[in-house]
Amino acid sequence: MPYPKILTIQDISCVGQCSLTVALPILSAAGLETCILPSAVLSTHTAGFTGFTVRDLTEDIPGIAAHWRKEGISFDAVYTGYLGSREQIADVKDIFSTLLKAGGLTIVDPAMADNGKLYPAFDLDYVEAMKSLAFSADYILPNITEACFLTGLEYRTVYDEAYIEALLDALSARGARGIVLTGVGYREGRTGVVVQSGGERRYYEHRRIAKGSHGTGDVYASAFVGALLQGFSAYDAARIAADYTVLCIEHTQGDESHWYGVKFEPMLPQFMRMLGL
Ligand code: PXL
Repeated sequence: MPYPKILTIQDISCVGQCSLTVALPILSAAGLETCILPSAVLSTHTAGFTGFTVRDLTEDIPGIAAHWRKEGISFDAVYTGYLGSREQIADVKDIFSTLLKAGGLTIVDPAMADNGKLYPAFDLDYVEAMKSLAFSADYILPNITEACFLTGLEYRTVYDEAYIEALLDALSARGARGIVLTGVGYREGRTGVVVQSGGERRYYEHRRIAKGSHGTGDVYASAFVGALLQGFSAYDAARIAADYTVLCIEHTQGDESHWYGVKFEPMLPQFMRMLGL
């Protein structure tokens, strides 16, 4: 059984079921040794709570990475999510080039926008910096909004296959290799992901649960990375991640008090079964 060591870099939202509080348990359930580098500590996530506290950890990152280098620590994969600042992106690029084993994988979820808009903490300078990180990665997992910010293409809520192909072409032209474009739906009640890997594009369609849920992008990306590192192809990893995320959303539906995230924990045994663990 492989036992890869992965580093995930994203914020700790202490309450809200997103970023590291989602990635760490999901990657651990996938059987990976999971090391973390918190980009910031927030009292809650920023999507719906007000008055949250933020401590940006940009200053701490170079020292942490230097210590790891001194200890001879390296990783089979580095997976990034929500980052604390534009300055951090340079540090993350440095980590990609100095702390990854030969042949190691980089996976970037350019977590910065949804529904046509940037998250409150980000501006167009951050988008520019994110482009340089995303287009250097082995895999990126943008939603349609993030793909538009990364390429400059117009954001549309009504679209066809030609528009999605144009988005993938534009991402590829800028350097993207593996792409998992999330939230692509062509029919009522259905959504899905388009996976580009090894020069091939394939679509996986699944149920769409009407109400959008916070944190599902992080659940999805973490499950994708877990399955990929367990040896599944990018398409199969994307399919498993989609099936798991749908289960989590269904399990949370109907509980109005749980608006801030999805109840992903009780579904972890099913995720592990999907991975054959
Ligand atoms: O789920 C993405 C995410 C992660 N971290 C923080 C966020 C968000 C989305 O809004 O606010 C702090």
